[in-house]
Amino acid sequence: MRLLVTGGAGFIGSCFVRRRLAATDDTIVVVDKLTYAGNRANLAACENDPALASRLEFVRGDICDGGLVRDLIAESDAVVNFAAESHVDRSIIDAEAFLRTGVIGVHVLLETIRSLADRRSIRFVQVSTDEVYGEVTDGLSGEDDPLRPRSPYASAKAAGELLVSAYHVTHGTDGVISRGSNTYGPYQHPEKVIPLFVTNALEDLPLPLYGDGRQQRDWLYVDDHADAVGHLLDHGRSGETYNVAGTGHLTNRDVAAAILERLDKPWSLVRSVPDRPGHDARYAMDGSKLAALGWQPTVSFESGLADTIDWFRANADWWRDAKSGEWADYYEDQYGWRLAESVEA
Ligand code: NAD
Ligand code: TDX
Repeated sequence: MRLLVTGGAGFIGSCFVRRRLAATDDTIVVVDKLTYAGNRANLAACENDPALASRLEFVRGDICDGGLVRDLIAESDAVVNFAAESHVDRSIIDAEAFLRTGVIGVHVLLETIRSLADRRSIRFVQVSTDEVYGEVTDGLSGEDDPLRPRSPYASAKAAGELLVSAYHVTHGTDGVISRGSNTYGPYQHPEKVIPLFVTNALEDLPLPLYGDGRQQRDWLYVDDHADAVGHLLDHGRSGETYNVAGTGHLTNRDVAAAILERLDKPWSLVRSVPDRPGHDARYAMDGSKLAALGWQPTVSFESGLADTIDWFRANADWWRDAKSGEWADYYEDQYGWRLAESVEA
């Protein structure tokens, strides 16, 4: 297959590209805007390997750019859309880019596929998130549950999904939606909680735990997430949505404790800071629909976290680079006043 992978220089997209090139004969074109979160170095392992590099092309560009997107999709058998603004806290500070990429960008991709439909069918995989369900106080979210997004990020993701479903129903577009759980692993931007806590602990900086830290997430290792998206690309039923559940339901306190234990750092680094507004207390999904389609996650939280911590320890240049440039301003906005008001956790 010839794949167009949008957002393929980000955390999960680059993992998908690395694993897909190694496991198949597919050719991949990555289109990525290289926002603060995108990093060409995430693809270096492929670009520096001649056997893989011959099947990979990188294009810097925006999925909202209809002309560019049309040229790229015209040459593709399928589009896998990872491109998004992905950090909830940034969507609370300023949501505009989330809507531009998450709604208009998805529309540009779908409209382009529709306009090419008389030539051939092009599959579209929309990489979405458990956050579209909103907070789940108990039980597990099933694919038919109502969407109740509660952050601007989650609302933009829900809108993107709804467009994919609408194009499937109205125009017959071949679309599949994945709803992935909280993902962690190598190459994740240090704005997200696990790499933030790991890299701050490595530098003996405070770990800012929102509120009481009793919120829960179901953690999914990035290789598993990337493989699930590949499975849906190959086997997902058109018009369907699939949860991609993780392997570890943990509170944020437990996550912080596990990180500190492996790094042999004291709990006193953890500071309870004023909470994220609208903070979803819990996400948890039922992954049985995807299991029935033949895929389940394989990496336990213990082994995934160990590999992730080891990777960050060994790749300080990578995360120091991510914590440069606009990072200082972002960190000050997000955490300056919170840390000033922080208390013992
Ligand atoms: P990321 O922020 O690491 O990567 C996003 C990538 O998209 C970056 O490389 C960025 O440069 C690129 N991008 C942003 N706007 C673009 C645009 N307009 N045109 C082209 N490229 C653009 O995010 P991630 O964590 O890898 O998430 C990838 C996808 O998976 C997102 O759609 C996200 O909503 C979804 N998701 C993430 C998680 C998670 O826990 N990280 C969980 C479930 C779903
Ligand atoms: O400094 C922090 N302190 C803290 O306590 C940060 C950044 C987070 N947290 C908490 C908030 C959440 O309960 O940790 C938990 C995880 O936070 P994030 O890493 O920001 O992830 P989350 O908001 O759960 O969203 C993630 O999973 C779903 C991804 O960022 C999304 O892209 C994905 O869709």
